[in-house]
Amino acid sequence: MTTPTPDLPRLTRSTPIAPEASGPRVRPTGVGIVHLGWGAFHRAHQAIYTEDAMAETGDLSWGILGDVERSPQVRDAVRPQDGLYTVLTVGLDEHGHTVRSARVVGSVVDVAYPGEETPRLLAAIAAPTTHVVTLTVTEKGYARRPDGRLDVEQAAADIALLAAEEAAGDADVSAAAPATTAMGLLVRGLAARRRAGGAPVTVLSCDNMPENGRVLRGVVDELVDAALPGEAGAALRSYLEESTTFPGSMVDRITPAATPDVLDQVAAAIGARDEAGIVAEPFRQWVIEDRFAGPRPAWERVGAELVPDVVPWENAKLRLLNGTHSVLAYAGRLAGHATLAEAVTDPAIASHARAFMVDDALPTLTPPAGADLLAYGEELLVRFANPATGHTTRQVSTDGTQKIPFRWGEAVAWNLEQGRVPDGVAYGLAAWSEFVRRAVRDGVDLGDPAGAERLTATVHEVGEDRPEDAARALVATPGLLPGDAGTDDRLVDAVLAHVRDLTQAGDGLL
Ligand code: CS2
Repeated sequence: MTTPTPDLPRLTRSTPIAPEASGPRVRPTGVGIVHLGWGAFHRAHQAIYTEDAMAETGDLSWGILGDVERSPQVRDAVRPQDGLYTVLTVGLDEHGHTVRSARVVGSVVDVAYPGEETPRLLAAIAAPTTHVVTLTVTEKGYARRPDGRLDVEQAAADIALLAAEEAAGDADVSAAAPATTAMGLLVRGLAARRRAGGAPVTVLSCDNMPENGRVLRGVVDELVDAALPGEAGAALRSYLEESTTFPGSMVDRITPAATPDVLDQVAAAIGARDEAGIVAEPFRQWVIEDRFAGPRPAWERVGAELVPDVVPWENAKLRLLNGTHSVLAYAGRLAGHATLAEAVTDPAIASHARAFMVDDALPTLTPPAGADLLAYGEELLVRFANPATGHTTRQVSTDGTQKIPFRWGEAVAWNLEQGRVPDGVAYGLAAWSEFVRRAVRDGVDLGDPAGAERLTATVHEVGEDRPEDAARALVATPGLLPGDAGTDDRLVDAVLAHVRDLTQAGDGLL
């Protein structure tokens, strides 16, 4: 616990910060990157690599303009701070003592909210001085239906605006209407870029999805087709084909959503009030497919890996880290554990999490060159057990219908195909379905806006007090598991056995 520090000055470029804290390392001279989905993860990851690359090379043109999707609140926190914010890195040393270091990051030029500043964001995506658009908009930000196709209803307003903007043919976007989806903002920005001269640009997804670059490119193409069928979209399609690339990337750093307590810890560490501070673990990793349409920051000089094929890295991280994370989060919430660190050290949960990781997920993977996946998995369990980040089961349990297909799907499909029942996944599915049933029963927010309506209806149909029937119905939710796996008797039987054990152990939910 730290004491609130209301009298401290606000963090800005001219506020002196405590000598134990470091940074900012740079003051950018312009915007070279537009980032869509400027949240905690971006702050602790890409923004740091980018600041380090600027400091390392002296090329200060790679400043970041961030787009905050959800509300103007984050913008209003960071704008008075000249784009500065703090990352408080917390880990454990070999004796189990907490080690902290605070770093003020200087790579962000400003942050804008599309509800009020779409013209500025479109102009920035269109500017020839911008060379890279990065994204962390989360799985649901890709506006896809359960079958993976673009949800045209969700993107309808942006589709209509894109059609109108292309028909007008004007490069001036100063009167553009607000974008309502991140995908719409991106495609309208790319179209404006074409109209303004068509400079090449790289669009780099940094979201936790397999083949994130290919998925993003698919959504972009579908959005263009919906707005500009046939000849109307010919110019934009050939611009996308010839002058843009959508590389994939694997990103990793455990970065919890900030809490008031984190802001107090940050204030104590830097000696200034920072409304956009965050906490993160020491580990970070970024593997990027080396396929850029134009210039980029020298990320490879500051720890990022540029590789010809990123897919083996993405799969390993998604299935081992994120997959196990989700198992721990749902089981943890049922057992009353607020943090991942508590969940992974509960022996009743840890054995299933390990079974998921080692027995179910690991055999599905082709190790990336030089990687020892068993050692990687062991290291993950140590990272999860770091209590200092306060990473919550509540946060990781969000968006289940969006995350589970990517995290558990392949472990289900691969194992069933080998004639083996993946018992760790079955446990995870049982924990998820009990989480859903108890949340619906108790009126607790599922944190899954894309799936909530369907899941709630399913639980109401079978009855809130029928755990096994609920599990059977929930696991069969369309799009959750690949093919017919959700109704495969072998898998369903294993899920139901775990549901019985879980309900015997208790009926609560955190
Ligand atoms: C987590 C991830 O919230 C979640 O679902 O699994 O955000 C995880 O912490 C990051 O991917 C770690 O890199």
